[in-house]
Amino acid sequence: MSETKIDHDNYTSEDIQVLEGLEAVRRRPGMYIGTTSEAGLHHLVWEIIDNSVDEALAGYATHIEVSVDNDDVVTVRDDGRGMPVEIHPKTGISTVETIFTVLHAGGKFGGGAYKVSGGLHGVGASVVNALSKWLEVSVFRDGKEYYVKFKDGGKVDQPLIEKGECDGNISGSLVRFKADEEIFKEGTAYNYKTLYDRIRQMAFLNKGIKFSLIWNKDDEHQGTKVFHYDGGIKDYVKFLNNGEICLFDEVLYCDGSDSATNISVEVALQYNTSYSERVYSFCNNIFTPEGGMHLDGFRQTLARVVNAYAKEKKFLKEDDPNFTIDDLKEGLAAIISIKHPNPQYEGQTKGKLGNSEARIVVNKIFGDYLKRCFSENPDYAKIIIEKAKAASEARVAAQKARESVRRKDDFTGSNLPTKLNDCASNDASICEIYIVEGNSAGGTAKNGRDSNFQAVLPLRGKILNVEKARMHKIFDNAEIRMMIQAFGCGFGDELDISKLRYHKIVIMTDADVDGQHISTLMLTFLYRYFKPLIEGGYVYLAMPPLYKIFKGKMFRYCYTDEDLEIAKRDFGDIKYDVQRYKGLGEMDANQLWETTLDPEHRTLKRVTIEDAIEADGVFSMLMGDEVEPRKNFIIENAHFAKNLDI
Ligand code: 1YM
Repeated sequence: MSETKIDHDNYTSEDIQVLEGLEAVRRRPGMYIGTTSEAGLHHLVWEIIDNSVDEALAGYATHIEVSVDNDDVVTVRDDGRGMPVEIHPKTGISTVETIFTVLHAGGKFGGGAYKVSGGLHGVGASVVNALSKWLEVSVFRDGKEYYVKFKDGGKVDQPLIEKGECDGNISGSLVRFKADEEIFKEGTAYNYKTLYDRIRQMAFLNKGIKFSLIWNKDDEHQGTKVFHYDGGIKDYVKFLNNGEICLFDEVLYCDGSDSATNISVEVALQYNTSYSERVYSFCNNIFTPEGGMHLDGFRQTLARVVNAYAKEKKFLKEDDPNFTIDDLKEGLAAIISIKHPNPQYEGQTKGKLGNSEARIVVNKIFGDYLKRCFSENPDYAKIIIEKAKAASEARVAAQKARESVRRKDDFTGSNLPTKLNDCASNDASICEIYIVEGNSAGGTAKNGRDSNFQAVLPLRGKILNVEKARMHKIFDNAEIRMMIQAFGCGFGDELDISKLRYHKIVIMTDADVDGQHISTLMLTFLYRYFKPLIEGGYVYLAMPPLYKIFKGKMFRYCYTDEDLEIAKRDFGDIKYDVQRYKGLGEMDANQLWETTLDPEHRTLKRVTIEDAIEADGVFSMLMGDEVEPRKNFIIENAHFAKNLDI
């Protein structure tokens, strides 16, 4: 890390304090942005976008533009008021410089309204400056253009100047920066999909704000994408239900705020014919993967209002048991988005909203709405009640099936399945289990592994034939039951993570369409019945190589098409051969160890809850009633098959 050299003749004591503040960020970036890997790098972009979103939520900006250039320079601009440029009374320097050099200045110096976006990160623009090789700001305000530039983690390179006049009708802010490679040692290349997904999500969550993503890099993503949803989270729910058959056309929606707590609430929901639940909650534009009080409030209210209506209208008899939230979540797609002035996040990954007043406010706003909605649209109530009835009957049947499964099998880990090639160690923290598609690949993995700590469980490739079934049918599958036995920790409500026998569960499939289907199914299954394993970071995908390039004794494994292109260039004039691995079965035990199993050389992709949610969506689409999206998916993914089948 570079040292700050301070020329004491030219720096005032305030300057020194400022530099020390930013230097602290550079010394321990993890404290501010969590990590300096890819996620941390993207954090810089979110931080700047958040300021633009706040300006839009305050009613001043309408358009936010994010561009990424070939040299990984990011530009964020908005058409708001422009950051204030006058001298700040506390710091004696301009407000815009203060924003970029004083830790947490953004929040402190903000006007009356609280800053909404970025509740969780919300570390401020100065952190971005501290972690940048250089950063420049242009402000358009009162018919003038202002400019300031920093370099090497926040040192002033060009103090604020008035650059000249600009059209008095335009105003706004523009921030351009290059992340510092000395901090982000894994590189400063941005991921298109990460930016695309998050910006689209921001656009859904903040209706009316127009976002543009301009990708100037020379690759297949080059071009501009515009995200602009006047329907906001209503459009988000339509998007979640894309490809599903909905039980009613309208997306139910309400919003409101509570003056005592300053909490505002938006809820949108719609039911479809599937059996899966897609309910996502957010606080201050941040996804709360572990839910929390706002989500609890939503669920409680849904159950309370539906049950009251069902009893009142005699859909349920007086002594019938109430519908549970499990009955009401089948086929439900919903977004709960609240804004809270002082959010408290809890849980293992700080992904759970802890403020109990959020539950009370959601109860009130969503409850009042839903009651009114049912009295105005009795059809909707009836449809939801019928769906819940079917789910409740299926749940009872599934419970019986599970009990019979449980009687036959033993899920406590004392009785291990015969097909499992277990490892010698009993220390779960170092043990790994490879779930391998196909008996032949399973055999190779068995011979290639280090049996001290690596177990192998082969699954027959056909587990995918759970066609059009409720997910619980999967418990009828012998292979799946073996897997549950091998894990040893139980499942569903009874899951006890302390009994888990392997702290790495690695899904290893071929890199083709079938393999992709199987890993989609596995992730969906784990997401629905073993969610804590994903949340705890125990689940991984193995990354076997796609190619081997070689000449005589010289060789290299390539894990992506880009790897192969680079390798071809490195081999240069040499006449090389390329072997394509169509499946795991084509590697011998030694090769599999070298490329995919050996902790020294392999790449494992840790599965995040977002990956699992995406898999769940793809699974529902593949198994769903609508043919069109499934056909499209197969066409879109056909290149997979083509690449590999030559
Ligand atoms: C590309 C990034 O930062 N836009 C932006 C930031 C601010 C304002 C407008 C703004 C806010 C206020 C008054 C206010 C910020 N101001 C501050 C601070 N875009 C980007 N656009 N006037 C302008 O909140 O009262 C922090 S951010 F500190 F000055 F209030």
